Amino acid sequence: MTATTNKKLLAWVDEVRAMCKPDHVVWCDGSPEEYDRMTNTLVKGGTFIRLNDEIRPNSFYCRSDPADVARVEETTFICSEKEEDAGPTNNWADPKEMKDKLRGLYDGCMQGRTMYVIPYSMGPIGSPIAKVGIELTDSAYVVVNMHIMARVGTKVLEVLGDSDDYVRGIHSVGAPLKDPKQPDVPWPCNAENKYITHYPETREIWSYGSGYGGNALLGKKCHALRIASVQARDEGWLAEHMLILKITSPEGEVKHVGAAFPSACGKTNLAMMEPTIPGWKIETIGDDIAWMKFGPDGRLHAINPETGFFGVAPGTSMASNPNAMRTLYANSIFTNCAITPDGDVWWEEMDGDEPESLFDWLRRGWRPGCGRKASHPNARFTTPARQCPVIAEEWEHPGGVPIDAFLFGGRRATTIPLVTEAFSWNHGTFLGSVMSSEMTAAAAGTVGKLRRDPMAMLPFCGYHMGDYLAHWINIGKKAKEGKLPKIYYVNWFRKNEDGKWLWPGFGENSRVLKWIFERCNDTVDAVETPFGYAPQKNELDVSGLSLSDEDLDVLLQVDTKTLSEEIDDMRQHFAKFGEKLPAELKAELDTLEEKLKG
Ligand code: O2Y
Ligand code: MN
Repeated sequence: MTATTNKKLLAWVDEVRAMCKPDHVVWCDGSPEEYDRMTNTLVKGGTFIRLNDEIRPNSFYCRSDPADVARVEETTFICSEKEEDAGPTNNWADPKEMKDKLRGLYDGCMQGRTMYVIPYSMGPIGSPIAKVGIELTDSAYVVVNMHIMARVGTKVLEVLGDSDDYVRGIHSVGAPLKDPKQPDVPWPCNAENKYITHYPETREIWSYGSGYGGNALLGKKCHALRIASVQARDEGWLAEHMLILKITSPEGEVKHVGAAFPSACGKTNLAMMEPTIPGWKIETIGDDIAWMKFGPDGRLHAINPETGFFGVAPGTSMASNPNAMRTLYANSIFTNCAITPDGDVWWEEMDGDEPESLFDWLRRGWRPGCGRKASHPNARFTTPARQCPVIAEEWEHPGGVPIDAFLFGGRRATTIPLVTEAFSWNHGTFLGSVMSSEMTAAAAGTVGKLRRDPMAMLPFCGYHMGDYLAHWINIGKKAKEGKLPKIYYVNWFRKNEDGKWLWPGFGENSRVLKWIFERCNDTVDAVETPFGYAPQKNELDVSGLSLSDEDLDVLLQVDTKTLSEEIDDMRQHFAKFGEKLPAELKAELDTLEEKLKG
């Protein structure tokens, strides 16, 4: 028996069943029994290996197909009715043509498989900020990951009732088992035909060919960012690629911060950091996505729409992120790491000595010094947020948490100081819009090259980036006086002339958060620079750090010469948005140029 009488939902599920032709349809109830049943099935089928229960209880190891290891931006499409609404930074396809093409691929694509119906809520069930989605998928791996990453099951159908207000997602790995005798493979996918497509007007997602992460767990990037960013624009709220953290001062005063960084800038580390300054406490609300609406108090209130962390494993250690390590002690899924002979997982830079031998993510024997990485660089852990030892008590508060400050930042060896405060909301939006990071990719000629990624939303905005920036400006106009978060630009990655990091980073970043906290209370002074207000040297708490006076000077300084040399690059970046670039941002760039001349 299905747990809903929602006629339109039942009709849609039936329509997709007729197209994809699965052998069975299963409505997911979201129960622990369902999770156990499905992980057992995945073990029996060879997709999962149960890890040693004494070392890593109730946890599973999984290897994907080597051709299916990450999000695929080249075949991710925004299929808006009008091409101009997708903008110059998204791939666009005509929605009718794309659906026709996909209908051809979906025809019979679930033969020999089960189609799971996953009702999920992004955000606490029933929260005024939360939204419902239904994902239809032929991947059991997706079901168990969605159990960790979102609130799933019957209770979601109950709050949905007969409403039509939900995101419809179809996902298939694109690997039918046409002959009943055909054996399945551990990681079915269709490497040559991957399509991750979004239909913003009808709030639909059609994904085909990949079983991995953001391509397949449709609640995350596809729904909570690409579709939600469009809903947020239409309804006057914000769906952002931001972590959310809570800071408590030694006096017990609380503030909340949302922070956006491009990948490889330590976002999950910051979300769970252990502060080094005595008496200060940092707790986690979320590590990747924030949905924010104006509350009755006129302030922006944020929820983390997710319930788990899908974090990058390599590089995660007791040194870089002890609280992530403590979170994934059990009840977790590990994809594309290495496996040790005693049945635990391993990845590069994990604590302790390298194991003497293990099996790598490609099932090959591996020994230290063999010259190969044991885990894939995008190997992931899926782990429940509730297990994080520093998860804030209000992390599931339906009304969200009031945001005091936004942080933007990137990886910059030169030019950009450790922290600056924006002069105004529009100036902060400008800083976010020109946010830049040096590329770490090994592709020839790209290392050290700047990539501008407004608010870290470039791969995740479901509409024209120029309209997105205008939405930020409009949020500023809509807000009541004095109610908006202050905006900061941070850079933990400044180097000296010898190429050494000037700032220790990690838990020491709490010193910057302390300054921000105090700026929000107006209890510390700042000095004006062309890029924003910077800390007065004596007001950034660097006590106990071995940081020379000269290094601190460099860290807090805007390099006006090199910044002036970037103005052209910023203009070219803005030129992409054409007419849609808000006049306010062009004015901010002109002002910056003038200030740098002066
Ligand atoms: O490769 C993937 O599919 C995962 S991408 C991802 C996962 C968790 C958090 N952020 C991201 C991202 O690409 O920003
Ligand atoms: Mn992310």
